[in-house]
Amino acid sequence: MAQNGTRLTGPRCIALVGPFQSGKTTLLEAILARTGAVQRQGTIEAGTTVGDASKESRHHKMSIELSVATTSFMDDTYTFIDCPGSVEFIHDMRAALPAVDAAVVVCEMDDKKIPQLQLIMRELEDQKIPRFLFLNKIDKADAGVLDALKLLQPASRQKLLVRQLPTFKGDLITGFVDLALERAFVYKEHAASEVVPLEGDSLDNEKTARFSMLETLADHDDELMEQLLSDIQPPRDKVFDDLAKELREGLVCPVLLGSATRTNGVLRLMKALRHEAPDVNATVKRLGVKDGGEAVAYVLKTLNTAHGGKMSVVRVLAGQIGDGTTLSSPERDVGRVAGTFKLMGQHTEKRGPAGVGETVALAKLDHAKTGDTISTGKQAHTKVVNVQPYPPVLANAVSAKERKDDVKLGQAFSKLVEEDPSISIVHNSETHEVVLWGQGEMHLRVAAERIADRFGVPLSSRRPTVGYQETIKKGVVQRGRHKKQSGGHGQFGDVVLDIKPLPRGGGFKFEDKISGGVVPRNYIPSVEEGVIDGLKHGPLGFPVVDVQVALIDGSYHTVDSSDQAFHTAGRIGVVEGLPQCGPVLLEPIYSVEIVCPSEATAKMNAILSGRRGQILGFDTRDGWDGWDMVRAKMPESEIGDLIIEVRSATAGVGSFAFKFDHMAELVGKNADQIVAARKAAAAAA
Ligand SMILES: Nc1nc2c(ncn2[C@@H]2O[C@H](COP(=O)(O)OP(=O)(O)OP(=O)(O)O)[C@@H](O)[C@H]2O)c(=O)[nH]1
Ligand SMILES: [Mg+2]
Repeated sequence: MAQNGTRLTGPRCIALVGPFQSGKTTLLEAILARTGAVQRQGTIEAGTTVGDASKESRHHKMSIELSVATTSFMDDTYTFIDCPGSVEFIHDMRAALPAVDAAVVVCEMDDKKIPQLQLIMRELEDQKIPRFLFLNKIDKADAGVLDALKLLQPASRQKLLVRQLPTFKGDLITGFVDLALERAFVYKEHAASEVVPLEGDSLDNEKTARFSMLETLADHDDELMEQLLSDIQPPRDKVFDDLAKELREGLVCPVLLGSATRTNGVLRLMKALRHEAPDVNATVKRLGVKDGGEAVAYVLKTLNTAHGGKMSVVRVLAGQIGDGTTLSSPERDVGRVAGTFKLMGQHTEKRGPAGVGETVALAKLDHAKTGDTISTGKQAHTKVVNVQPYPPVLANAVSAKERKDDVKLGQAFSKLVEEDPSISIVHNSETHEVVLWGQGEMHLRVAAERIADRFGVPLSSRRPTVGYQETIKKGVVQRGRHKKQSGGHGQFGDVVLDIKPLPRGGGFKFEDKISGGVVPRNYIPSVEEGVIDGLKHGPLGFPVVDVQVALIDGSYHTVDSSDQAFHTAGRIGVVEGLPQCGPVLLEPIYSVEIVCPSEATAKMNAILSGRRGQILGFDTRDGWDGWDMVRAKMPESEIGDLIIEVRSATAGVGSFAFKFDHMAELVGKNADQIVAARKAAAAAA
């Protein structure tokens, strides 16, 4: 990669990230229009943008997966990764970030979105991605914009460095002063801004704001500090060098202004990227890519298109990759490239092999997964990064609408998880349900839509069954007798069972206490199987646990007894015995850890109490200033839709993780309702 002053050349990869609906996809469109990649700037409203071209995105008018577009600006290539803003789809962003050289955080003047902004900044800080803030929708902002900028500071650990000052006519923003260039511009709709003289109030304001910008830069540059203290104007080149250096080192976060819908501020953003953004070398270094002469790439997203083809969007980090390249990951062979493409949203354009720094789509890597590190050569390159998805928070039990699609559905599930590891599929062997776990309602809905659209399997979804069980409070001795005389060969089995409760968590124990061969040894396993069968549905309708059954007596018939007859006798003994044992419902209790901004902690406590939660306490969240973690124990049935309430109380950023803790007895009205619902369901089936 050549160096031209501090300006680096070569292909860049830039993420557009930011809170929900802040204008990322519109900004991508504006960039493509401004750099000549599209003739006419499309809009979200008309469904004509390059990004969000999938059926699901257009339908919901929001990004539900990342969009990728490559353009060129002043002879350099830029690939933009437009990431979804919704927290439910945040894994697409998190998995793409390792590949990028820098991020543009698109945000707006909305204090309700500051927690989300903080969440995203946190991710960028943790992954050490240099970042600009692009304050969008400036066409809607008013004179309060500078104060509002101060509101944004707590969202960033690094100093926000205001690079542009808005200029006004009345309350309307009409342009800006660039504090590094010291030049004033007037916005033109869908055209480059026009330079105007910097004079009067604007000049005074510029001086103050520029000084404050330089002071921030001087925090990390002693020489500049000296110059400021001695009233020496630093040379312009030095200021630009510092801006580039401090951005690349993640010391500051420069703030630019603009309006994506009007294409205002877009050229300045591109110029800032051109002069200041790091290049692929910094990314290669950050990821610790070893240069062993082999090609290495990172899969920032793989997806199965509606037409059946698989496309993997990769950033090449070493060597060259093109048609025919065979690739593998540390875990598996990934496949052979059959098509190398430049992307413009969903539009693909065939191209030659891709070199270091380029971001391209590779066709037919059958075994690639989002987040893979893939390489050529005998020894696969180690994974450059492992982005663990957030734990899932919401689930649906799903099944194919038509039985014949069952096999196809299994394949669709595995493809879906390859694309989006923040989805998981769990086969619940107790409830016999296939449960689709995800990050929220919209995430699950879109997953179902994709399975229908891309894999051709319409799904039905419902709330998953809660894992209730039942147990007994006291013991009984019960005879189980099975006798049938139908024509020739009869059936005979006779057992006496001593049924007793076990302590919680004791499971099931069977004891053989037969003496004198009253039940022949060879039938005893069948008795046990019959007992297990009888415990599958207790008197309340649920699996029975924490019981011990001893076989203490019985009798047999030399001709009519059989395994089958003793199996039935064992089952009858249990089925007739259990109702006399004081059956009681058991409900699963989970331990839950909720994380939320501290302002919301009191609300979390209220939500938990309202859901029969037992609050164990709260602490500050490790490494997260201004956040808490609340710990509680809570019934599974109350966790089902907990995320919806948690998000609405935290501007979308609160979340939780949970794991099974224990089974607890449940009596009273709640228990009665559950048992009645179970009986009604059984009667209907
Ligand atoms: N007034 C105004 N509206 C804008 C601007 N940029 C985007 N919008 C509108 O904001 C809404 C969201 O725009 P998108 O581009 O989809 O935002 P996004 O950040 O990509 O949204 P998600 O990806 O779903 O998070 C649309 O209605 C846009 O027209 C802007 O600069 N000014
Ligand atoms: Mg978008």
